[in-house]
Amino acid sequence: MVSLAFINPIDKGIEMGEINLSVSGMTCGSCVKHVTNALQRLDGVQDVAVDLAAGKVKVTRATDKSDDLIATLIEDGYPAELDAGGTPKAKQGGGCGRGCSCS
Ligand SMILES: [Cu+2]
Repeated sequence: MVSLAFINPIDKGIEMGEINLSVSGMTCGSCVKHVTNALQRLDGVQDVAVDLAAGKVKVTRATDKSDDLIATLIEDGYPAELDAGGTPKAKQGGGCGRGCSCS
């Protein structure tokens, strides 16, 4: 187990990390809401910014750990991977991820 040493990382001036993900299966506002909520529940996540059109998610987090973010999204039916930058390659179209409540 990793013990988190920080209490309030912002007050301590610790820089938040930004993690950029490519996420497939986000096709509507419900998907965005689900993805945002799912990621915000994870440790140290301060902010989640979803770009639905581009299939990108930017997570602001106290660590640069990303495997649990990706695992959570995949579990919910949104295939995700680290976005290395450059051309978006997330596929659009097809149905919503399983976490979506729009249907
Ligand atoms: Cu949806």
